[in-house]
Amino acid sequence: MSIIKEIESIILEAEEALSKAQSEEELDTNKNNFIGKKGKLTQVLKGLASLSVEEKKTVGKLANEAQVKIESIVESKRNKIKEEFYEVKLKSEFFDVLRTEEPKEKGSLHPISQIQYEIEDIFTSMGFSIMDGPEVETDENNFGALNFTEDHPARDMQDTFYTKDGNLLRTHTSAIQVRALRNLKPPFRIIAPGRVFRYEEVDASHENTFYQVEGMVVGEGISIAHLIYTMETLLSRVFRKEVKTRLRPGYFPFVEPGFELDINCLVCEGKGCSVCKQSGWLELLPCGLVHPNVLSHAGLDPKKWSGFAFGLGLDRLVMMRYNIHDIRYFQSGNLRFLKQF
Ligand code: FA5
Repeated sequence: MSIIKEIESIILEAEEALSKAQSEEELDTNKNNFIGKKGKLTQVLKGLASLSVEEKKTVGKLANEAQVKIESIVESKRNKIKEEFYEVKLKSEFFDVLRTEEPKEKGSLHPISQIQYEIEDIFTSMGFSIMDGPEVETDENNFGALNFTEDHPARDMQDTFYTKDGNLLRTHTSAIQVRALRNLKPPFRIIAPGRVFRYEEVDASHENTFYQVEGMVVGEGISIAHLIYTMETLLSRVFRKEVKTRLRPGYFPFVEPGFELDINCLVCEGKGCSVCKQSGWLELLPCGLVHPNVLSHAGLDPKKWSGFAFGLGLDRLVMMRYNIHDIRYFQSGNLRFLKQF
């Protein structure tokens, strides 16, 4: 084969090999194979010495052109490989700095917590402090100090969960009354919201775990008039409208006299439904004047001090406020229910 033909075939071969290169390394290896020190074209040019001057000129020119051509193929291929590399990198590492975050779903306060906080605001605006107490209580705080004697039949009014060590899950927030009387110096006004527990059959208006807000005012000359005023203020502010109430005598060992304050059922407007057990009325706010025995038990002279107390059923109040037909929704964890508040 003449040198010219050889050079032409090297160009063709180089074109094909370089077009197949996938990486810069492959490209450089191929480049060396053709125009490197030991490359094919370089080898061919070594045979130039045996040619005439005229032939040297022609072949030299051709060899130069071949070298330039191969170099330009290498460079354009190198650019292509780089472009492809960055394209892949850009796609896989794409980050849009202007893209805003998808809105995250926000949680909300449970309706019972919402109304609890509202009630706390109402009472703090009337000069009450907020007290807390433990859910596991002593028999003394839940019953004994509240004038329930050991075998008092009224203990059966509240079916109780006992712990193995002889304590109990508080059946009412009235246990916090005892803590207030022991720890605060009268005169004082407190409310104490909290979760209470009873071993009860669950139905539309009864839970075994529910919430109460206890209230207690102790001072000199505290009377039923103070109690009624406070209850009416509370209800008109919570319901933001006139609510029909009735006061019935009610028995609790720790108040004398004791009352049951019922409200006209707002779910059925008093017509009768499953929440009010068809009576049109809902027992919501038992209350009364603090029993002299409770004051004496706490070391206070009942001739000097008097007071009133109440125990609001918070779940039932929330049911009335939002027209909720079944108390079981509150602990159901049902998001469709909870998202409405
Ligand atoms: C008491 O628990 C007394 N400690 C209330 C009290 C306090 C009276 C201070 C006098 C002075 P009673 O057991 O009635 O009382 O419960 C109070 C309120 O809690 C009821 O009116 C009712 O609204 C609510 N309640 C009672 N049992 C349940 C229950 N199983 N599920 C939901 N709410 C209940």
